[in-house]
Amino acid sequence: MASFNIVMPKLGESIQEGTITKWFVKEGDTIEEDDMLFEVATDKVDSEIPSPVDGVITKINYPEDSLVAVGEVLAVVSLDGEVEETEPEATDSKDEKEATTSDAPAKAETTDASVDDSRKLSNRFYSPLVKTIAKEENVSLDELESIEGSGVGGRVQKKDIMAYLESRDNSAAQPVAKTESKSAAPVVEKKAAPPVSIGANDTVVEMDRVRKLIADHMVMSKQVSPHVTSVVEADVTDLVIWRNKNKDVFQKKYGDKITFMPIFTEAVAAALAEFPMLNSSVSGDKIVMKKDINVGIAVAKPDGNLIVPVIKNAEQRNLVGLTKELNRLANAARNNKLDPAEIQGGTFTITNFGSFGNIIGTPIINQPQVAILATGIIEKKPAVLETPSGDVIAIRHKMYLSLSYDHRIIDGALGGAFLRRIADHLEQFDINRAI
Ligand code: CO6
Repeated sequence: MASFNIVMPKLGESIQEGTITKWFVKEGDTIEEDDMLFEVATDKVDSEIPSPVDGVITKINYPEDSLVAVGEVLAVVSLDGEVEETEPEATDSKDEKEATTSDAPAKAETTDASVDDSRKLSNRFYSPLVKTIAKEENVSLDELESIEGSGVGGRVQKKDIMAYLESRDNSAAQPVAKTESKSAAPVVEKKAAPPVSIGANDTVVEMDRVRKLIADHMVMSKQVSPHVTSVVEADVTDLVIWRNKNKDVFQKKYGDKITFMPIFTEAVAAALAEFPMLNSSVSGDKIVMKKDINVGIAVAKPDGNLIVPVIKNAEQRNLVGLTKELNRLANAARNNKLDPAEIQGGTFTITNFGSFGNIIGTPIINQPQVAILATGIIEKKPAVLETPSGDVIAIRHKMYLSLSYDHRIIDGALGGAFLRRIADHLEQFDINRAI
């Protein structure tokens, strides 16, 4: 029987394992190339994986919710339709082709069973390296759970557990006068939430994995950086008139719909180039000024979760390029088709709650960035205009822009000036701009 092994794909440079969250096929199913096989979740992104071949599924080696190392054989497809008993480990047949062989690392090492068991109780994933360190250093599950992770979604990285060990050793050595190691990252203590009483008529809903990651990330962000929010109002009448006049022609010419988001993004990218401190990150007591201007866009997914794909080098793209990239990323996000690389490397984020009618908000910073812009709904309003022949009241299109920023490094004067500059760019949009 000619067979093909479906292996756990490598979904990103640093990703070593993924959880199969859903199988779309079962043993015995006939499949065609590009049919969706399964959904895989990592701590960075969820993806649906299509079949690279036609055939019949003869074996599924892992049930849903299994955490599997990259390169492991997840399923076997018979290419000639013959169904045979297949040994799960028999992966070296000459006829077998694997989608990822060269970059597939060895199976994740066996680790402390108690740490592995924690996956069922905890919303966090621990890399094999972190688990090995935890095992060697006798870090209990409870301790591991208490460590604040600095990775994406609050994931505990090697440096986090090392910092924890250092501070644990320090406090053990000096129980009274606790000193902080200079190199240790601050370990932020998680506050215990108050107990919740559950009544007979209440419904308890389990958070899904992504929701838990978002929740952790939000708590971490609020703990790591003191947020403040400034708000400005912008008169965006010219850009609204321009878009209304040009949106059909734009769509015909470029095959993409233009909304206000690409225009907001263009204004943000230009302002970031003028205010580089807003395009930075804080690392200990250092400020890392980012060279690239990579603007993340918060996208609401149909399942109610939020994901932030990134428009890379936004300041180098024109309005057509920004529109195409935004639409591509937003569609991929809504359909779970984002690559991990597409949600990494953001240096600033925009969240547009204007699409659901909100006017002002205080968004939470997407760590390790230092600021996030929220764009409110554009609405017609009566406004006083100064003209050479005196003041008049006119109907104008207006919106609020809210900027949350990290007060550790950005004071009100800087944050406010940056925010005003974004508003200026939007207000000065050229109503005669060619498309
Ligand atoms: N004003 C007026 N009209 C708007 C606005 C604003 N701000 N934003 C969108 N729209 C219009 C837009 O132009 C479309 O109209 P037509 O072109 O005339 O059809 C329509 O609303 C739908 O736009 P759509 O949302 O489909 O596309 P857009 O490019 O504007 O946005 C997106 C893309 C991916 C940002 C958006 O689809 C999305 O997912 N938004 C939700 C983001 C979100 O949930 N953020 C979290 C908010 S919670 O931050 C938060 C502070 C706390 C509370």
